[in-house]
Amino acid sequence: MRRLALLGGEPAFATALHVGRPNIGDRERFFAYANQMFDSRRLTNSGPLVEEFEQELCRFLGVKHCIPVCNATAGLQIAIRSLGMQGEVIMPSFTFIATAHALQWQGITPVFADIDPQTYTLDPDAVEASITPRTTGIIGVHLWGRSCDVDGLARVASRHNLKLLYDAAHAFGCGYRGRMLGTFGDAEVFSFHATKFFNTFEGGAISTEDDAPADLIRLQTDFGFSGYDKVESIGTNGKMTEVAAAMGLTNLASLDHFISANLHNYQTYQRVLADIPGLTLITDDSAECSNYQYVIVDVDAAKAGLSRDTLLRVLHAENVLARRYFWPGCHEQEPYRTLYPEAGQRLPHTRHVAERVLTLPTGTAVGPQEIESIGDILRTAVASLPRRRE
Ligand code: T4K
Repeated sequence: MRRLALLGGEPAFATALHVGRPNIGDRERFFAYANQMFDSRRLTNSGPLVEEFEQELCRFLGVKHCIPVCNATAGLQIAIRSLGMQGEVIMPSFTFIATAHALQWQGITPVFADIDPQTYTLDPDAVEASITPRTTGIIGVHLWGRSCDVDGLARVASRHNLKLLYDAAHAFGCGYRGRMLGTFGDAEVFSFHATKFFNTFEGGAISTEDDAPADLIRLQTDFGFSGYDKVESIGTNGKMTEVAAAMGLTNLASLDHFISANLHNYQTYQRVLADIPGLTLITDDSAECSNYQYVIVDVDAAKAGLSRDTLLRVLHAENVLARRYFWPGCHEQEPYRTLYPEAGQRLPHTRHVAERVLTLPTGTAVGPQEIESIGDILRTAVASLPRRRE
């Protein structure tokens, strides 16, 4: 049996294995796009590569509009404003902090509603129970690429005349009942950050089927300009650059390869973790298309005899930089912790789940041998470390 690095053994990996290591498509293809960009001397402001990227995104998703932006956080801010959200907006606390910041940044109160512990996404009943006269919208998060209950949320939104936006930062290439995510609600926002399986260095896109918000989104992404010297609305600078679009076009050509590498890793983890007591790989619905970009393990401390955080320390000592996406929940982070100290009382499932889940490395930088070693480390830890006292 291996001697764990936490107990003085040699770390399993000499160089760190990260969650979020970028996938990089064909370099020659990227350099050809970059040369095209340099030759044209068009570096940003709706250049030809961004236009081509936008068309490719629309084609891939089967959506009418998919407007590239500089990152998903700016994309969320622009979408929130373009949809006219104000007052209070209901969202999960169990998400990356950017979802909450995008609201609070514009003076809108994020109201945290609980998740369904089976799906890890916003529970439509909890949303309905959180509605007040100040509520103007809902932001569902397709967490780890798993779709929200889009039918349930759509019913609540339509019953109460609320705007419905999806944070689809993790969900590029994922589906719901045969339809691509990106085609639901009033709008959806993707992230193409370097740590996402599909990246444009930094970047994102806002998709919508409706022309009216799309027009406003385009205006607000470019300072409100509708033409030379003509400003029609408040706006910001949310534009994607040409070099980011070059990376997007390059990586789109490798998308199938990225997804199949993720799927292969996911299946390897499924096999390797199957016999470890207390550890359960959170499975994707095999009937839906998925990007498999997040490998999430649920740690049942009573059965494993170790807490999630002990396993995290074990892995870090071995140079496996697993993450706790998304502990402890937005409501436990500033400024929300101070502004809304009572929020946690309505979030029992969020608290329960946030203390149990662990995100493991995957992507094209990780292969079966590394996953076998990670399994070996976890199996050894569960079998040999002293059982925790409850
Ligand atoms: N909504 C949701 C639900 C989100 O998850 C996110 C972002 C957003 C909205 C906002 O999207 P953007 O505005 O970013 O487009 C990372 C990402 O920065 C963030 O984009 C992402 N979610 C979040 C889940 O993960 P951190 O603070 O965990 O990043 P960091 O710097 O610790 O990097 C993670 C790991 O990736 C590191 O171990 C190193 C590795 N890495 C990272 C980068 C940037 C690399 O190997 N190479 C790299 O270039 O937030």
